[in-house]
Amino acid sequence: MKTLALIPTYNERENIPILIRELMQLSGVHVMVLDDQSPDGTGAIADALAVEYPGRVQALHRRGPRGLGVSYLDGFRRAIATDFDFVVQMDADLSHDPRYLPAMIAAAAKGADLVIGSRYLNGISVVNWPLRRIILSQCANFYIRTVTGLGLRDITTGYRCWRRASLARLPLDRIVSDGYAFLLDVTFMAADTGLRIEESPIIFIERRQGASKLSSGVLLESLIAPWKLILRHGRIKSQ
Ligand SMILES: Nc1nc2c(ncn2[C@@H]2O[C@H](COP(=O)(O)OP(=O)(O)OP(=O)(O)O)[C@@H](O)[C@H]2O)c(=O)[nH]1
Ligand SMILES: [Mg+2]
Repeated sequence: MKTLALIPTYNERENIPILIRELMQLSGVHVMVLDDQSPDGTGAIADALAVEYPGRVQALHRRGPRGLGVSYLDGFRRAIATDFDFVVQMDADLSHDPRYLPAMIAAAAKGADLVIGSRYLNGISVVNWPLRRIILSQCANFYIRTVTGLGLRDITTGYRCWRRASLARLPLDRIVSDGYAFLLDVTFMAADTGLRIEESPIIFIERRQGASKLSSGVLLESLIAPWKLILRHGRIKSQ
């Protein structure tokens, strides 16, 4: 069983070597870094790691408009065309600990189409977040659940594991969103396509190095996104 971890990066030079070295300890796990011409030289560091781990690490240097959503779409399209069994999404900033990956892959191997690394399955498992950010995230998830009908505890997390064949069933061409709205869109699309979605508990640790790219525009987009989805498709009924 082989897994391809897609890791979008923008200015993650301190974090990416640590993350990739940890991932290389897991057998069957390969990495594709999706770098958006990071001004801090993350792309060159990813290239050096690709040389260090030939055949297991590759770096994609994106051009054109930058963004989390468009980077993942590039990565998804490439991953779908491979023979990997599982495709993982994870942040580069060490918030998503690779030690949870084997359980997430195992859940997908047992039959889940999408496994969500969930911070809110057993209470609230978030380290180093100020209270206001926990409240914001909880409210966002409650709001999205209520509007869309998605029955998941953590919809805005970026740590996920897909069965590649299931990811290939999504109409990715319809996605135009970015940031958290992108994560919501693909989750909604997965449920709407009838995919089996499971949550697997993780403890999320806030970044120590590098800066946040969270902008108010991205937050605003995610407030509107649930309404766009239900106006277009209706609420999710079977979750
Ligand atoms: N390729 C690419 N990656 C991005 C872009 N913006 C953010 N990322 C990456 O996406 C992941 C999540 O971004 P973060 O900045 O950590 O977002 P966040 O977790 O909501 O905010 P933090 O509190 O800073 O952790 C990280 O690996 C970033 O490097 C982008 O425009 N392009
Ligand atoms: Mg982060």
